[in-house]
Amino acid sequence: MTDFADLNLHNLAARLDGQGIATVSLNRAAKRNALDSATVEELVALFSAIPRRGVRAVILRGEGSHFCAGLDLVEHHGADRTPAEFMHLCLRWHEAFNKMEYGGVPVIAALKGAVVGGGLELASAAHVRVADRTTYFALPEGQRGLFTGGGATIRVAGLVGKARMIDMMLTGRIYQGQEAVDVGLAQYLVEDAEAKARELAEAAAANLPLTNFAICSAISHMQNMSALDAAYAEAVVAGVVNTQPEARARLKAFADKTAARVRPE
Ligand code: 1HE
Repeated sequence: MTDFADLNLHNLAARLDGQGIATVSLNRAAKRNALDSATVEELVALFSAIPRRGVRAVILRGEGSHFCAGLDLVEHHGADRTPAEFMHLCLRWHEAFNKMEYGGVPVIAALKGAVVGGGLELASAAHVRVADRTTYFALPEGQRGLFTGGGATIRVAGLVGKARMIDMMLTGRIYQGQEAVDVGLAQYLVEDAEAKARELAEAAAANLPLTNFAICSAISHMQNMSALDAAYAEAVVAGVVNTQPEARARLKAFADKTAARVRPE
């Protein structure tokens, strides 16, 4: 198993533990982990590498007291980009977030403080979102004279629905606490998001990698297909996953009555 030293990360920090769980940290706390173009390139490089390095799950977190303040507005202001330049930048955001969502490795986001604009776009590319009491979600693009460019129209609208996303952008509405869970922005609200994210990452890492690959890739792909094609793809994926040799021991344990039963505590 290899680490990520070869990627020369600066705006991200990544370490891999003995359980195959990678902790990826946004590392610009002084800038509230705003996503500048260099950070986006590091996300592309890191999430391109992760599926090929035996990583079994990822915890995505931020240094400091905010998860991510979105697009680096100061860089954007200074760069005075052309439409084509910003379009190409957005395509790099999409590249990074698609690597996350379709990479086949579970990504658990441990959230706190601001999860806003592009920070919410980043969080929405994770497979599971864990919020704490400080976490809040917003899309301030509307108020900044901007529009989402990192996939929010697909992923955030997918989480909360079109009407709520439009309201968030038009009015600057902020969601937090239980309401954020109720509308679908987070799946968990806890006191310690990082501890919960670790617990969830360990649970996911105990699954067979090929099964997790299907869960963290096929489901997203199937959302992009017609129902007929998705059902066909599901059968093909299940054909491969459900006959994997590594699953036989788990099936045997069920047949032997030594495997855990599925029951609430
Ligand atoms: C930043 C950014 C940033 C902070 N770009 N530098 N996103 C937003 O509209 C959110 C903008 N940020 C904020 O509203 C606040 O910074 C926070 C609520 C997140 C945090 O507040 P606070 O009081 O803790 O920090 P601060 O004093 O506002 O900022 C501390 C430093 O971080 C300061 O830099 P400094 O050099 O003056 O110390 C800020 O400039 C810097 N900073 N946020 C750049 N976003 C693909 S399209 C996506 C479009 C979007 O994402 S739009 C949403 C942008």
